[in-house]
Order: sequence, then structure tokens, then C-alpha cells
Amino acid sequence: MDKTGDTNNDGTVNSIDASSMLSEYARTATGKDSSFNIVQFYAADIDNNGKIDSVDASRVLSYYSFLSTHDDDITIEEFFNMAQ
Ligand SMILES: [Ca+2]
Ligand SMILES: [Ca+2]
Repeated sequence: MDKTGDTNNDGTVNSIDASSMLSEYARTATGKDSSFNIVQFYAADIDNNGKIDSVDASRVLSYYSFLSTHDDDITIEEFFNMAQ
């Protein structure tokens, strides 16, 4: 499994993935069951803290906006290792 940010597994990382992560955060924050399976969860937990929240979603949006303005073909993990 890859930590990609691609929660719906359509091969691209974009605002749809980020909004699904915010929906997931809203569910779990209010005590509802997760709607993500384990593959989606792993892909979405960008900062590796064991939960999906607004930090992960904002990282996906940062990565998405970077990709849309650069030709670099880097993974989201490489992007945040670079950004740290
Ligand atoms: Ca996607
Ligand atoms: Ca997280």
C-alpha cells in the first residue's frame, strides 16, 4: 500500500480526495464509523498520526496545487519530505 493521498484510487490526487478526507474526518470526529477501508485509510493518513483529519486534507491540497503548477513527478511523501 502506498501513502498517496489518492483516497478514491482513480490515479490522480486532487480536491475530490481532499474533500473525501474532510468528510471522513467529520464522520469520525462525531463518533460515526469510518467510511474508509484500510487501503483508503493508509493512502489518506499523510502525516502518519493514525487518524484522518484536516491536516491530511490540507496536505493533499498543497500537493495538488504543487503538481498543477510544476512538471515534477514526485510522490506526496517526497513532496513533504522536501517541504519539511
Ligand atoms: Ca483520487
Ligand atoms: Ca493524519
